[in-house]
Amino acid sequence: MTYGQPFVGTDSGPELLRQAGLRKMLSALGWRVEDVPDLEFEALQLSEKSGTFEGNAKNHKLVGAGCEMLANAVEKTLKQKRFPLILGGDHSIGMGSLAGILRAQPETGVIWIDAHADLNTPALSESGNMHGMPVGMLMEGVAPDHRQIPGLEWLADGPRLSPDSIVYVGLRDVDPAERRLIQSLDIAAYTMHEIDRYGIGQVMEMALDHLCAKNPNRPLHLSYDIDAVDPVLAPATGTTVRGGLTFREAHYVAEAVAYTGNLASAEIVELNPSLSCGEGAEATVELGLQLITSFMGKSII
Ligand SMILES: [Mn+2]
Repeated sequence: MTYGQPFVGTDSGPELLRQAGLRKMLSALGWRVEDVPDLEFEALQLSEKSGTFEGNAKNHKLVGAGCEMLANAVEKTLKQKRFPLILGGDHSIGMGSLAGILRAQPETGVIWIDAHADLNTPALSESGNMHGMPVGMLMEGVAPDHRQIPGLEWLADGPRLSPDSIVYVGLRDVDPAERRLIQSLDIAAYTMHEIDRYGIGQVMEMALDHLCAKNPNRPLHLSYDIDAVDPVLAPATGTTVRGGLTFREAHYVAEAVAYTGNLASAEIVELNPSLSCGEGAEATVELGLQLITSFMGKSII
């Protein structure tokens, strides 16, 4: 998926991760891997009769229809008691992942690793880029009436994410409307400021405690936007923001989540090799691959 943001190339992430040896690395960790081919969004027949939408959401028919395919695939995989590892693509796919996860396991807690809060909606967004909306579109009290948005009608009756069921880690570029929502809904947000203040170890302890204190067996979903990592280490992504996670902080996040034993699904998004020269692109893909192996259970010893 590349239609949730303005740059070409975000859809090549999955293929590059495969080429870099993802399957072999997962097998080495003991996973039995079924590699499902990329979902083909371009071939979707977009209904012209479903009307127009005046709000600010670019490519809403294509993003919406693509996310519906993904939601169905994720729901099915979870119901088969298997682990969906979702490779993006831009972060608009988070809408599909979350929708499918909440249908299969509504009690899921979500760990959102990102420089951005992705809490926009068509009514709040300045850019209209839907990769900034996956959380907002599913959040209780924030989500719009999806019946009004062609491509997203299927989301109208789906379950919603409760504000106390998500934690953010790594935020450093938050829109004013998002900031107001985080405050008014009392969403747990561990920004780079808290990471500096408490250290990543304590931040992850607080974040996981927030989700799991009342329900230690709760399934967890990890949504890892590579732009959470400092652009010096991950330059090949669409919306770089300076001052991000260091190499070890980025890995520690993944390791801490794996260590809970509760991780039930995960996605990694926004790798865009076309946005950096050869070396930067390679380094970003390699980092993505290493982070996947960390949250899929690779430990140092
Ligand atoms: Mn994001």
